[in-house]
Amino acid sequence: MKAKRIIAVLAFVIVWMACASETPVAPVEEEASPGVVLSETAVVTEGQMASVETSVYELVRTPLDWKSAKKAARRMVASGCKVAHLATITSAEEQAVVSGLMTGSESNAWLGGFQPRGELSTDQGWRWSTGPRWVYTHWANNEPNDGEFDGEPAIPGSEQHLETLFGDHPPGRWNDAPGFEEKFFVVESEHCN
Ligand SMILES: [Ca+2]
Ligand SMILES: [Ca+2]
Ligand SMILES: [Ca+2]
Repeated sequence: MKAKRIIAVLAFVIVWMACASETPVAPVEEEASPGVVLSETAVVTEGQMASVETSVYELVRTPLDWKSAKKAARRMVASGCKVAHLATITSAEEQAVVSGLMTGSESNAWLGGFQPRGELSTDQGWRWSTGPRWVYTHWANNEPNDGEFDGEPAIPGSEQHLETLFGDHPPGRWNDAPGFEEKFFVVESEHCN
C-alpha cells in the first residue's frame, strides 16, 4: 500500500512538472507609447511627431531636468523603431524637422548635447550623448555664452547642456543652459521601419 501511494505521489509530481514547464511565459514588454506613465517622474502628456529618413522625432511636453530627460527618452521608443534617446542633430535636414516641432512648442526643449563637467570653455568640448561627432551646429546669436548677457560676465561651466528654442527666437536655434532646469525634451527614435 505504501509503495503504491508513493508511486501515485511521484506520478502526480511528474505530471505537475510537465504541465508547469509547458505554461507559456508572458514576454516582458515595456510600453513606451505616448500617454503612458514611463517612470515616477516622466509622464508623456501629449507629443508632436515628425520623421526624417529612418528616425522619428517627438516633442515631449513633460518638463524634466536634462539628466532625467535623457533617462526617460531611452524608454520612449516610437512604434516601429528600435532605440530612442534625446535628439542628436547632425544635419540641416534633421534640424529642419526639429525646428518644425519647436514652432508649435510652448517652451524650450532639451536636446542630447552637453559639455563634460569641468569643461570651462564656452564653445569647446560639446558632444552628443549617443556618440556621433559634433560637427553641425545651429546656435542662436551670441550662444553658447555660459550665461553672459546685458553686461553680466559669463560664468564658465554654468551652462553645459543643449536646448533648442521655441517661439520667436527663431524656433529651433540652440542655446546652452543649466542642466538642472526642467524643460520639455525632443526624443529621437532610430532604426524605424
Ligand atoms: Ca540624429
Ligand atoms: Ca558651458
Ligand atoms: Ca546660453
